[in-house]
Amino acid sequence: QALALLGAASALGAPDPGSARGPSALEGSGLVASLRAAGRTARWSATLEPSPLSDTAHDMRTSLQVNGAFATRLADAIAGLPAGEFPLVLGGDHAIATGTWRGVGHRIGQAPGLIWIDAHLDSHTAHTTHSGNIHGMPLAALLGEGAPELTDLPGPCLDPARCCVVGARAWEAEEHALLQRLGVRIFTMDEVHRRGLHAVMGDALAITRAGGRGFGLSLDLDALDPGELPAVTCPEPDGLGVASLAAELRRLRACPDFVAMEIVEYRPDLDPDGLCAARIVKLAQSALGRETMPAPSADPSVAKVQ
Ligand code: DIR
Ligand code: MN
Ligand code: MN
Ligand code: MN
Repeated sequence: QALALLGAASALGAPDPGSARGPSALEGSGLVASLRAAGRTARWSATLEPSPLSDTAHDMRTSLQVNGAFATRLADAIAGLPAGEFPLVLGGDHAIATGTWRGVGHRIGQAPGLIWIDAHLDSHTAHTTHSGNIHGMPLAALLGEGAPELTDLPGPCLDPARCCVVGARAWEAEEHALLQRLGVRIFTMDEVHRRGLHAVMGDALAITRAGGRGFGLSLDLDALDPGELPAVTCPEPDGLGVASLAAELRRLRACPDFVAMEIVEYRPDLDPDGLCAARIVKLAQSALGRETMPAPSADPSVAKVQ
């Protein structure tokens, strides 16, 4: 299956514009060539930019509208990719996920199971948000909760029984209560420490693959430890290690029902030497490299900070 990379150059959901440069920076850091080196056919299909009018300071209603409009374009772009291509969506802030997974659902004719790897829960609505930032809402919106601007999109909403969050360590009470009510499994960082990432990812795969036609991964890079991946919008201490997450992501490449992946919240303006970009490339290679490709023996860029 060929990889279709799709840039979503929107920071409309974030308090800082930096993540809008994520797609072009990752393209420039050789992501396509690295995926080819890992044995995959890959092409950069397009980069969507928000309409120039959307990018000014906003009240909540306008903010919901411009984010919803961008997500709709993204969902349509994903739904329109040639059958048989695997979408790899590069953000942008995490609000783009609102469009990504509806588009993927449209593609496969069913809501995909979804592993949401994130320091946060991203499950506020416009009524419960403390920050006013739309990137704190996409998981709720995908589950059909919240403002119509973010939920009235093409493609099916997610099934909470086939979603889970991994790596959570910073949230507000309202979003936690929403996910509890819907029955979305939350694997906190505490649980990762207690049971190990391998056991947690095993459970996450079981939940999201059960009885479905396909599952995906939404990777918010702030799930990783800021000691290794500081170039994100909202760093939170005590995160996942790059090497240990990469090892677990290698399990995905063996799954024939792995249907799409998204990587969000990279801020190239905080990554002057490109060290974070190199680690992001490694994570993408781990999840998407060909099954027969052996693991790299050592990654000196990661060893440096340990
Ligand atoms: C916070 C932070 N819960 C909010 N969320 C972030 O803004 O609603 N998500 N940073 O990535
Ligand atoms: Mn986050
Ligand atoms: Mn975010
Ligand atoms: Mn997020």
